[in-house]
Amino acid sequence: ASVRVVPTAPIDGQKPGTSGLRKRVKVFQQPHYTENFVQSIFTAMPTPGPLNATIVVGGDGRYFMRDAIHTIISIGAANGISNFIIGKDGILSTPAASALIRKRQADGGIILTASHNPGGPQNDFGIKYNIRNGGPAPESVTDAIYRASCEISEYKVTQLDTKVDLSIVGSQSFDGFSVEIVDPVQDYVELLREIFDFELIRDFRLKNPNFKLLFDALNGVTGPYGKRIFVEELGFSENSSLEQCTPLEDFGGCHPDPNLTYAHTLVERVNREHVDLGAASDGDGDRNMILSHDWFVTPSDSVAVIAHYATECIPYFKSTGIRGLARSMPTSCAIDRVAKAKGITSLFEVPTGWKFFGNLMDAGRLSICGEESFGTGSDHIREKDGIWAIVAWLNIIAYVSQKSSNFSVRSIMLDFYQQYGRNYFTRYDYEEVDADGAEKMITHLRSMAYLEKDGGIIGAVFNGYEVARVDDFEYVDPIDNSISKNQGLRIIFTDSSRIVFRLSGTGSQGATVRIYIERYDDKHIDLDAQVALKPLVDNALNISKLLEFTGRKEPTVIT
Ligand code: VG1
Ligand code: CO
Repeated sequence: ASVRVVPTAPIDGQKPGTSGLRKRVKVFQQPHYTENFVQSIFTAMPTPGPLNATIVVGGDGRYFMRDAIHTIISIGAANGISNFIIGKDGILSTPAASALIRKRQADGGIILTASHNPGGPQNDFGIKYNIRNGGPAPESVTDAIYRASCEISEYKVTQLDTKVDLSIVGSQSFDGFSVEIVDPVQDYVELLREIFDFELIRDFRLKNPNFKLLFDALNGVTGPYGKRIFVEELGFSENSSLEQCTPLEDFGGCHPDPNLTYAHTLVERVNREHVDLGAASDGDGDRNMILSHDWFVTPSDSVAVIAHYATECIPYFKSTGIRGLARSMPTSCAIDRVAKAKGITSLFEVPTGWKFFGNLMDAGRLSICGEESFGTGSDHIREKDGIWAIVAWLNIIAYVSQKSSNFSVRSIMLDFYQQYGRNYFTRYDYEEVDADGAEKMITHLRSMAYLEKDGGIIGAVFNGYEVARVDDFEYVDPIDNSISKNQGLRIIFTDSSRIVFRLSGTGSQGATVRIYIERYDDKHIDLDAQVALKPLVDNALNISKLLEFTGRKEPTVIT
């Protein structure tokens, strides 16, 4: 095919955040914007580069995705990519894309999503580059992409006589490259079948016909995956177990984020219909929420419970064992207690964002990990995996039901707390605040890392909690020794309670302040988390002067 060179100039702000470049659709639609960024990805693609490479391409089906895919094919082929593997109609959940990159030993992948951010012409779009292990590109690569975007002077496009047809499964050959359209669900289902005990779950469902499962895809990409797995493989009823399972370009106008605020219709239905296991995932399918009519499982607890039961009942972990456990820094320490009890010494605390887990997995030192932000997963792929987490819970419930009549989500959690104690956890988000005020607040907090007598807060007592330490989290990757600084301000109290402050790296507008609060208790395990954490929440607001710096009285979301 003939290649045309298009002159261009750098466009400001193409710096990938926690999970790729996320902006308003309108921003991506500006002349040269998407082209510049896509060219920058190919320019920065790790050695040996794009020549004769195979890449996986797909996304969550949101508005503008198809345009972006055609741009990627055009610029990718002009840069030497010889083989594109693309989900039918462009659809691939983030975990399915990761699985596909690994299975097909592709050289990398481009995932088109803004995750849980709303979609549609007025909302968000995103482009994320994943490397050959199937995981998000590490900072060395995203920095190189950003540098390329700052220096770009031209991009190359391919002149095609016929447009690539995304709707037909099979191979299409073009002059100099080929496109393979694949069923987005098939390989992923095969993978999960190997990991979990589907037979046990099917058997459980037959023995407990009154057990109610309700899965809500929030009109995101996981609808077809949920239908295939929960209905066709595991036998749950399509009518009563699935909700919002058709992927829509604008997610039906909803905010496809599985939490108590944005998935409230699910929460209401779970309560009304006494659902035993309610679950949701986000727009691109990597997040999950687990609840029941009488319990909400915080993600920090969810990953700890999965780690607790993994080698007892999940075939994959029965065979691999647990090589290690990990969590992001703000995630509660519940999983640390599981590691300790099981004698697992390979335990890691990494910065926010899934990319930090990949190196540990590749080195064989990590099996199960999670983030408080509704992200749970394992080394079966290199992304967090919403459907995986939900099937893990089904597998655990089915297993517990063989030994006890108390197999509800609530009793599983109370049993867990009985054994380990409880790490109460909550997160307050203040979205779209003034970026300046937010920065000033962080600077103010940083200035408090001194002893009280020197004007800091170490040694000071707030609501009965004495400050032991204030620091800004820094991570040295144990595999490649890369250093990530300024990953979150921590105030740690003498009883190990913590308050963490960070600014989001995924927002597309203004700044988002996140406050994470945690307290351990092994005596009172069934308090309401907001009650148990009230004094610490007050401390957080007090010490940070959040109201003064941002003008915000109430958070946008509490989880
Ligand atoms: C947020 C979460 C983080 C998660 C990231 C991507 O990042 O806090 O834990 O890994 O989103 O998730 P931030 O920088 O906004 O706090 V997803 O489902 O958007 O790929
Ligand atoms: Co997501």
